[in-house]
Amino acid sequence: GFIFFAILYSAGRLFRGWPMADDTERPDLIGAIKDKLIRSKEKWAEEGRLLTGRPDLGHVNRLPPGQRLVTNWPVLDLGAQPDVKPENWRLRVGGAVENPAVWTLEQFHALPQEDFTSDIHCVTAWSRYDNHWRGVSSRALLDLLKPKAAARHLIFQSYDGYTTNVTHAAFSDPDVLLAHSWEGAALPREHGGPVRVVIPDWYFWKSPKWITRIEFSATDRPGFWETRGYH
Ligand SMILES: Nc1nc2c(c(=O)[nH]1)N[C@H]1C(S)=C(S)[C@@H](COP(=O)(O)O)O[C@H]1N2
Ligand SMILES: [Mo]
Repeated sequence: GFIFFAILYSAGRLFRGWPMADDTERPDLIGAIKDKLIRSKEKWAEEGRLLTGRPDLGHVNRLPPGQRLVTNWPVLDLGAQPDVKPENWRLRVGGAVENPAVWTLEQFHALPQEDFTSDIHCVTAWSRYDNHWRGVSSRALLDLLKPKAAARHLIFQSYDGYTTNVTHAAFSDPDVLLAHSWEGAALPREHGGPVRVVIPDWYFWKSPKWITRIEFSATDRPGFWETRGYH
């Protein structure tokens, strides 16, 4: 009897997926992984297509070469969008920092809040101007976390399994934030709510949606698109 129920219980746990190392539930993933899109983008990177360099920071050419301006906001991701309930959201920051942190959404909202306006550039050739964000600046986060001198790189991890890396220098830019609002309303799920990273001076694959972990590291570690040819 006991063995039977033990097996049933284990099977149930496996079926729902193991809980994450912490005690928060892994959210449901809505949708199917876009294998075809992933393969196409990997091929474009190999051919160097659409990778035209960093957006022009001086805004002499605000629309980078090869980009087309859009007024809607396209949704780009791997296809499976996590449904992270606000009460289950956690941000864990660790690695080479003096003050590792775990924040609930409520605690995150209690950190100093700022408004930002910036452009989005996706490597699939669309740009969107003047997005109004609200959230916590990277500067404010760095003041709290106190990265150690060796912490040259950040590795982001999201609830959909997506990862991406940036240098500490890029994360320290004054227009970088962790955003919970867009155009005066809560960031919608499909765009990364409850909280996403926004790093506007880089193509948007460096701006992870559904952020849940940030690791400061002495060594660089390529993320999802970086291992597939994007740099
Ligand atoms: N977690 C997660 N973040 C992600 C992605 C993803 O697949 N998963 N895709 C990236 C890419 S390639 C782009 S262009 C932007 C798109 O953000 P949007 O859907 O809000 O326009 O999210 C980035 N952040
Ligand atoms: Mo993208």
